[in-house]
Amino acid sequence: MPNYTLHYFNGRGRAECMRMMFHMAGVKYMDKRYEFSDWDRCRNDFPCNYLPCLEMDGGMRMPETMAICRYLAREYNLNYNMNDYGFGGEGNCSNYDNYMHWRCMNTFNRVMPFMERTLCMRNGGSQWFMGDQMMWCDMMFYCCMENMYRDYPNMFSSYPKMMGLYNRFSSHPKICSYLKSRCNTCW
Ligand SMILES: N[C@@H](CCC(=O)N[C@@H](CS)C(=O)NCC(=O)O)C(=O)O
Repeated sequence: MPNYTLHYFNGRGRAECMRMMFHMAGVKYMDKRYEFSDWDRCRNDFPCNYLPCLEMDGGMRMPETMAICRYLAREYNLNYNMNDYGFGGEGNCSNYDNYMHWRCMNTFNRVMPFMERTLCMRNGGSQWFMGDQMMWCDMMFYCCMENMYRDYPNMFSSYPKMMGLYNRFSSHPKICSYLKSRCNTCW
């Protein structure tokens, strides 16, 4: 099994979903965090000059949030079967990534009805996006919503199934232990 170092800033941001995947899989990794004050000095060490970046033994470095997430999800069986579910699952994850970019209520209200309907397509929306197993799209959903939910606790009031998913995720035993033990940062 390779050793991994995950390079990111000292925040949850784009890396938190990856950290959750490592935790769910029970895989130890180096969580290397940079302060913004160090960044000018380090930027040129990374492909594309941004973070996150996943490094493997031997120094190979992979950039791009979604590429890293897909890779880890495949490695740790947190991916849906592409033949059966790829369409819906990838759509969910990409929408979350758009959400990370725009982060505004317009986007939220445009995307959420679709998310609520998609969740309801399996098991009446009472479990996970892809059915009875938690996958990385559920993790991505939670990570993208965390800050917003802290600032706007009523934001899910029109989306009861999404509210249920958010709570179900945070009370999952492994996630619950991760949330309690993780490094607390404001973003
Ligand atoms: N397309 C990249 C964008 C990565 C990105 O914008 N990273 C930000 C932090 S969230 C960054 O490294 N900013 C520092 C810089 O651009 O100098 C991805 O999805 O990973």
